[in-house]
Amino acid sequence: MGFSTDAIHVGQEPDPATGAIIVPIYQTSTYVQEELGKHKGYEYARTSNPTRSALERNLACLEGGRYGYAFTSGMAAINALMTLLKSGDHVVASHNLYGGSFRLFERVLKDFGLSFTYANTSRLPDVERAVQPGTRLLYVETPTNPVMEITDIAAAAALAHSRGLLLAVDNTFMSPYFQRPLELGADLVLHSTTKYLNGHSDGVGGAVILNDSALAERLKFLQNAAGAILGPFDSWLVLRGVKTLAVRMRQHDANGQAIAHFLAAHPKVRKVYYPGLPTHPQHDLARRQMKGFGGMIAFETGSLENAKTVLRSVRLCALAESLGGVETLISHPATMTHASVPPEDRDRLGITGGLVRISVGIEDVEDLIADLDQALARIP
Ligand code: P1T
Repeated sequence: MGFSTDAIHVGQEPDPATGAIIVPIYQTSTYVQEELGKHKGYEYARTSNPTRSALERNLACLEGGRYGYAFTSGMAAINALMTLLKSGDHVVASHNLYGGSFRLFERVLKDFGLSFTYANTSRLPDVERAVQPGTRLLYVETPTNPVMEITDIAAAAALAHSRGLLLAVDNTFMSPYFQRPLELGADLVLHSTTKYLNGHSDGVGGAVILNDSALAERLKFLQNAAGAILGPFDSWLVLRGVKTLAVRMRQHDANGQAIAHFLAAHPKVRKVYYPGLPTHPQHDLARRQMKGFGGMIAFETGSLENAKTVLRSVRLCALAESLGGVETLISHPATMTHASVPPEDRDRLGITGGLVRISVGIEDVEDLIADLDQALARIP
């Protein structure tokens, strides 16, 4: 079936007990058994819950995967994925990642014997050079948060597989509506469902989707053993959000393109990072690999003072971390989402004091442009 049909129906058959068209919130911690060893497939709610199972089936289908697992946050999903590795294993990761992913790798997982090399994964020779005999995983964010670098997923998968590595892709910025990494050869797809999948800024969650049954069995084991599961109400919120993912993404994309063009033509804006602009260095790859460009934009105002002026002056755009909701959020990566990245790395990546990030919502775009215009006009 088509994407929207799947989004609305997969995993969401009418409730067998009542006919309820919406999957109920099974707010329970356990399930009564008829006799020892005889039950309806559910024993304990950490192990499985029907509301979570519905979401997991739905997300697996939308990403074109066979198995999905939902976690209590995007970070919990990434952490669970990393526990597929063992002490001594090495990971090559994109040099620009969400700051929290970098922090998990550098300040938590290193203490458990994993090691990391960061490479510009949009340049495959750089990835090739970073691979070591102990490398097990290539970990890619594309587009990256916040400077929107694009990695060629099919080429990265070919390289990873030729060296015996798994490829994991954080698909949070695109959602499966615009990009389907498993179909391009990735082994694992990650989401912070907090963002576009939920879409309404009212829940934190994460997911991992994959095809390989042995890896899936291990991940399911880890999900239950470590226990960072998504609760039934939060699962239900994501299920509800996903029903409108396609229409929301189309509007995020339309608004994103309009605002990126507005910013690119604005005299107070030095540089715009958006893969939908023909000036983006990987615009052609983005057109091939993605079905849209989405609503994430970063732009350079020239100084911390200028960025502060814009962030202080906006009235409709809300100054806040996070992204992917229906309302427009504006943020300052250097001091907010990427504060845990060392300053010299931030400067090298373009995460300067003057960089501002927008998660373009689905409001009327004229209102958003008018708001940004009046805020930019205050830059001296
Ligand atoms: O916040 P959480 O649900 O734990 O997801 C972490 C995460 C993972 N991957 C990407 C690409 C992300 O952007 C995030 C979270 N990002 C923000 C909170 C932010 O404002 O960028």
